[in-house]
Amino acid sequence: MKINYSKEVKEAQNNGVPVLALESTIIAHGMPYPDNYEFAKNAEATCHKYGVVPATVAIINGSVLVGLDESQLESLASDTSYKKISKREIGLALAQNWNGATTVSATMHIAHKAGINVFATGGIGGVHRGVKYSFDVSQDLVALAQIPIIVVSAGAKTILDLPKTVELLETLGVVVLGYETNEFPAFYSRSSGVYGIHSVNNTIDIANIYNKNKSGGLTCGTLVVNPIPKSKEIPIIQLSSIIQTAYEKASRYDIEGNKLTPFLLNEISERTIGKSLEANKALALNNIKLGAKIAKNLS
Ligand code: PSU
Ligand code: MN
Repeated sequence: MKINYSKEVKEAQNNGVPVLALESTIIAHGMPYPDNYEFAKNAEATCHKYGVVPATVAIINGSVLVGLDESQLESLASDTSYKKISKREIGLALAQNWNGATTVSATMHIAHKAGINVFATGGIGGVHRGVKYSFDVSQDLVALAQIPIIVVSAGAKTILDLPKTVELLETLGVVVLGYETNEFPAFYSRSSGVYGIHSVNNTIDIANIYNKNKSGGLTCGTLVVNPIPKSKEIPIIQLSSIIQTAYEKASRYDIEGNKLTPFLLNEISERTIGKSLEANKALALNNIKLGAKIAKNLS
C-alpha cells in the first residue's frame, strides 16, 4: 500500500517528532458543515499546541493520505460524496479511486502501516442495541483486537449497548484503560454504570502498558477511554428518550448497516439543539490533548 505523507508528517517522522493520527469519518459523517471544518482545523491546531504533528487519515481519489492540508480538510468537510470507509473497504477504495473518510478501524490500520502508534478519536463503534436481531457489531472492535496501536476515545455512545461492548472487548483481548476512572465513559456522559476496565492516572503508565503489550508479543490495540470534560457533559438521563426515538425512527425508515451510526448521531444532534455537537467537539479535543501527551511519552 502506497502511503502519501504530508510534508509535515514526513519531516516529523524523520526528526523523531511525535505524530498523532486522527480519523476523518468524524469530520465527513460525524458533524455537519461548517462546524466539522472548524473542528478539523481546531483539532490540528490543538495537536500543534500540545507538541505533536497531526496526521489526519483519509483516502482521496484512491490515494491513502496521512496528513492533510487545509483544502483537503475542507473538501472532506463539505463534499458530501465522501464515502465512509471501514477496514474492509480500504482495498476497494484504492482499486476504484474512491474519495473516502476513514473510520476508527480503517484509520487504525493505515496509521499502523504508517508507523504511527497513537490515534485520538471521539468515540469508538461497538455493539449496537438490538444486536440480537441485527447482528450489528462495529468493525472497530475487531480492529482493536488486531492492530497494536493506542486508541484514545471518550468511550462509546449510549446509542450502543455498552455492557455488551465492554464484554466483547474483553473477549477479543483488548485492554481498556480508563483515564482517571474505572467506569467505561458513555461519550456525552462521564458515567455509564459499566465497570470492568482498568484505571490509570497518568500517561507514562499508558505508554508503559502499551510497550509491555508490544514486547510481550500481544498484537491487540490498547484502548484508552477518557471521560468528557465535566462542563460539557450531557447526563445520560437527558439522552435516553432521544436515543429511543432515534432508534424507532431508524427502524421505521429501514436505516441499517453503516448508515445507522451517522443517522443516529444526526438525530441526537437535532433533538439536543446542538448541545451534543458542542459536547462532541469538546470531548474529541480533550482526547487529542491526552493522545498528544501519550505520543510525547512514547517518543
Ligand atoms: N461514534 C461516534 N462518532 C463517530 C463514529 C462513531 O460517536 O463519528 C464513527 C467512527 O468513525 C467509527 C464509526 O469508527 O463511526 C463506526 O461506525 P459503525 O458503527 O458503522 O461501525
Ligand atoms: Mn455496523
